[in-house]
Amino acid sequence: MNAVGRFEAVKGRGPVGRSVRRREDARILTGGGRYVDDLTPEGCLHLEFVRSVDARGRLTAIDAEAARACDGVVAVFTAGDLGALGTAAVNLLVPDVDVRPLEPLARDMVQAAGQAVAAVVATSPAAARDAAQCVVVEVEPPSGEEENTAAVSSLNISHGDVDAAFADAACVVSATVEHALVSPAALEPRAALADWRNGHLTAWLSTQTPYRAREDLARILELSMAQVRVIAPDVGGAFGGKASIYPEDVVVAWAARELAGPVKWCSTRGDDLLSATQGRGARTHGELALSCDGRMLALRARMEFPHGHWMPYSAVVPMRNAARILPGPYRVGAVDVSAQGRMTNGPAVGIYRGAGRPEAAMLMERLVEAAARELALDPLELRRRNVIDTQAFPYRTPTGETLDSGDYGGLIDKLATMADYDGLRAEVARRRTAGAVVGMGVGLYVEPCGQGWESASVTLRRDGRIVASTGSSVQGQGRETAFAQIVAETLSVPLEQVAIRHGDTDQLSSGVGALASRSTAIGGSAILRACQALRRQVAEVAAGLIGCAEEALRFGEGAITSKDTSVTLSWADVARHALSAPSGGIEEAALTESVVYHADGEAWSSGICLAVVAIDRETGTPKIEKFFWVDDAGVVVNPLMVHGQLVGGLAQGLGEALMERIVYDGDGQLLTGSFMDYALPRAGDMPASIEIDKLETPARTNPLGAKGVGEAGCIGVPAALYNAVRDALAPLGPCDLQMPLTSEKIWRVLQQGEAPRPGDRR
Ligand code: SMO
Repeated sequence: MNAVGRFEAVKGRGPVGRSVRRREDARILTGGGRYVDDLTPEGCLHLEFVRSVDARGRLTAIDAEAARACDGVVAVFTAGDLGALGTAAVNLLVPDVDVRPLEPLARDMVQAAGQAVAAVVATSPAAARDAAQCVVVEVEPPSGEEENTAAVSSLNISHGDVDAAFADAACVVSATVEHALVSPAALEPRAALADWRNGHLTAWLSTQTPYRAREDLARILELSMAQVRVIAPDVGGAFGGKASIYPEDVVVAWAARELAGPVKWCSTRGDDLLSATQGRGARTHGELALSCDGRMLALRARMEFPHGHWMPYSAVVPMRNAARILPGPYRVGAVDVSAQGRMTNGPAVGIYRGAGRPEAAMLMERLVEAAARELALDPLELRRRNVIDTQAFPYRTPTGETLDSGDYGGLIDKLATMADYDGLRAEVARRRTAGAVVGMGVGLYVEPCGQGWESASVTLRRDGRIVASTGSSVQGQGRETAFAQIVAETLSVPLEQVAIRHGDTDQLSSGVGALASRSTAIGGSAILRACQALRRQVAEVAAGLIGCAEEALRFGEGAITSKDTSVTLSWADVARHALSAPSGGIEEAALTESVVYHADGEAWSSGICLAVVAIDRETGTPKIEKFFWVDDAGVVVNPLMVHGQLVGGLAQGLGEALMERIVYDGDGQLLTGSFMDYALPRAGDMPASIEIDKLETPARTNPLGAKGVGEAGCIGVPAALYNAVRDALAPLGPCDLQMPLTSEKIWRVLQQGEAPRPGDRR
């Protein structure tokens, strides 16, 4: 242990902390990836869903006769065929939830356009698709205007005397934020393949959470856990959209059991936009009370979250995160936060990269910039006066969270230096005077990286190779490389000696998965612990073999040496010796260690973004001229991959801020059903210049000292971009501007506000 608590300074002379190139890339980038759609066992049948055209109403009839008569059709299933099933789990993280779990196929009511109402199984994907077109579904429209908007979840947190603080305040500012619904839009749409053999179900799912999927499938299909195996082969991105079991997964697994053979379903982009989980969609309102010298006194926040028509596992996570993360990195004495979730006639809303963190940051950062305008204080200076002191960690927040460590003042200082903040401000002011519509905005954020536990095992094989298995999983984010770095560092072996296994529930007895920025901090710490235990076992065997004290051993360069006798053992020597011992390992596994690691608490990353945005006066088009960013993800295992996570997150955060929005018409029909209508960012939308630097404040809650980084871009970037655009338009006075900040919306503000022209004095 050292001064920073439980952080054990594993970062030594080995690969941890080095920009090792991703070992999975050669395979994935040259077509060697194996995704669910690449797997077609012999005799595999193909399943296609019949989806409701209507957004709501009573399901009165399903006529499948014509479909059953189509070439190649094996079966058509409706809810009546499925019979009684168990329910999927919903994580009850807030006290008040009226659970609305998934229905594999619609029973009596249709609640959203795109809801699956029947499943067609055929001998080819084309036959299944053609036959699905022949199923006639009758839906009786709802009698009145009634919509399913029941309030089904809520959370209230309050601390201190908020009313008194507001009464005493010299300055009160408010902000209302509307987050558009957005699509996780992973490169690979959802996919499921299931097989039933000898009373056992094997499901290959494009999922972030294979162990959770195993539990859900067992519960829903009323099987024992031992009867279910879930495999996540290569997963082409997820972003929260593959963190829960889907109705479609259940139907595929049920059909495999019913038909006693392999059944596969692969979604399309259009079907994912229509029926995969969506993200964001919250409406938040905040009020911040400050003293005349800009000290934050109290915060009020009211937040509303849409749930869609069913609840995935993490349905209440965005609400809970947004509420508990407020007031973010700032010292605020009194808070009153309340959040409510409602059912809506659309697809389920789930977690999406950031999951409530972006909502908290956006509200807080908009309030901070509004306060800076009101108090005529520099926005960076206002933040500096209010951030939690570095000496105050671990810091208990008014919402009851414990921030483990951080250096928020350090982030601000580093950003100010790297961006030449004062020079930049002066330049922006000069350009404004000359008639340019240009502004700068900041987003300061925190990123809690998940709680709880993860599993790992590590094995020394007969040939001296080290194989580590993780309960955390892989969705394309380079875990095979990062985890191998941790193993190689801990055991002092070359990277090439290490293999990483993941994504198969037969490898470990339990696990969690890849979500909530937790893979390195929690999954990596599990691997570290397993390796430390294995190293102790290896030392014992090696010391016995050499006949020296364990303290006399030196690990390094793929060998174990005794300082006293200068005898050198290879790892294979140790493995063979362990296997020959009476208590030795089984088969090829000479020595093995399994752990379930429980984190001591959350690790809170942090960071700050600064954007300079110029707006084309004629078209309203925003152009990100410069982007500066300092992120603090604690101890970094692989700087190259962290950089990649930040830049990728920037693209995704930029999409939400400037262009992405799911749109329905008044009848609940999806208008953004393809990438022609749903605007994902493209390479040309990225800022011309991105400068990224970092702080490394070790986490105090895990032995790696690592914090999360996967969601940072979605948290800090939209706030900085919004504030920059708002700053550019500030000379026009107040305006109600909501994301996405499309050129049309900005153009309308420019028209109404009569933007200052060269020579205007404002
Ligand atoms: S939104 Mo994430 O994959 O927890």
